[in-house]
Amino acid sequence: MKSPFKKPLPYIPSKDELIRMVVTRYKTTEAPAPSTDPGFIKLRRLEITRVKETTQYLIEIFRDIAMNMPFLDSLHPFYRELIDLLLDERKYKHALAKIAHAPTAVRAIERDTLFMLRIAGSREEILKARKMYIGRIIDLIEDLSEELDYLREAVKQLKKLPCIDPELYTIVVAGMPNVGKSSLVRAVSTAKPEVAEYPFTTKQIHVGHIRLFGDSIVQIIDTPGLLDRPLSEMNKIELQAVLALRHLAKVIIFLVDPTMHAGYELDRQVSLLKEVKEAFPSVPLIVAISKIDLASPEEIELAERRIKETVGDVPIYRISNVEGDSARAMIMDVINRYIVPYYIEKVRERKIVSTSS
Ligand SMILES: Nc1nc2c(ncn2[C@@H]2O[C@H](COP(=O)(O)OP(=O)(O)OP(=O)(O)O)[C@@H](O)[C@H]2O)c(=O)[nH]1
Ligand SMILES: [Mg+2]
Repeated sequence: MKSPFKKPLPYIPSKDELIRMVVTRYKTTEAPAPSTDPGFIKLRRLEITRVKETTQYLIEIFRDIAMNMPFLDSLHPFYRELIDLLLDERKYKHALAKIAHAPTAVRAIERDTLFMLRIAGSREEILKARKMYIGRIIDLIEDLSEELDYLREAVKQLKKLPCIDPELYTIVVAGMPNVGKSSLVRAVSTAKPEVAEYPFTTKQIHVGHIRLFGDSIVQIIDTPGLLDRPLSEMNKIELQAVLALRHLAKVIIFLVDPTMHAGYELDRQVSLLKEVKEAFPSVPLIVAISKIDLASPEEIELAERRIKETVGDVPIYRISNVEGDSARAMIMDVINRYIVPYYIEKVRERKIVSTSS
């Protein structure tokens, strides 16, 4: 899967792995010396080289982590808030800051050890300096254990994030759980999110693409199901849907299941629809009555009536994701109604900018 980040995510070793890596590096470092050197001088030379190389090795590992983990402040607000939701921005920054500061402490240990090695008058003193160096480095790594574990977990989560281009025209599909959102996205785009007959099947955002004319592409985003409850009571899965609506949606397709198959009453679905309309007043909203292959004409008419009574004049489509033509026809209509004018406007703006500059 493509990554939304500019640089590849770094490999983060665990505390034990890092200790093993560093000790192995220390032990395998060699320092060729003239065979005429007395043993004591040779040993000192070897230990100085080992300390310098191991220090550099460890510093590079810390730098790789500090420089290559995504820098939250430079991310699009959608990703920044998503990462804050999943990983807690404060904790993330604290862990990275601690790793970024570690090289200073490693240098201090190196300095002290090199001093001890240079003034060492015997083989025992050299071995004592070595022991001190390795002991202090291990203590330092142990002290970073929590941060390393946290960042390892963070990388796992970051690798799962969808690769969304916030600059592309984006349709966000929303609605209560189990109403057919993932089925719709599967039917009309390249994405193949999981579909199942139980609520909260979708636990994270999925992105699919729809190819338009030429190279133009539209993103369509499948979101986890939303319940009709205040933001403060939503769980992390539902909040991802809210973030997609807030930061990415150029058009919202809201699905209403008029049958009782989804497990949520019509009135609850319509009241969520009202909340979404009020929360995102500037984003065009389209309602799709889903599962018309299952619904009776009465159920469909009742749903339409309730929708109109509650949110007034919104475009309403009747779709089946099983017999996919109606879903594709709705998407074509959305493209003609909203997306084509949007692209024409973009081209016009570009022309105005290029002729005025
Ligand atoms: N007959 C029929 N079944 C449908 C239709 N759309 C979806 N389903 C079924 O409804 C169930 C839920 O579909 P999903 O696409 O997983 O629903 P969702 O809204 O993504 O659900 P969550 O991810 O849990 O929020 C599945 O068993 C689908 O096969 C449809 O148009 N007709
Ligand atoms: Mg789903």
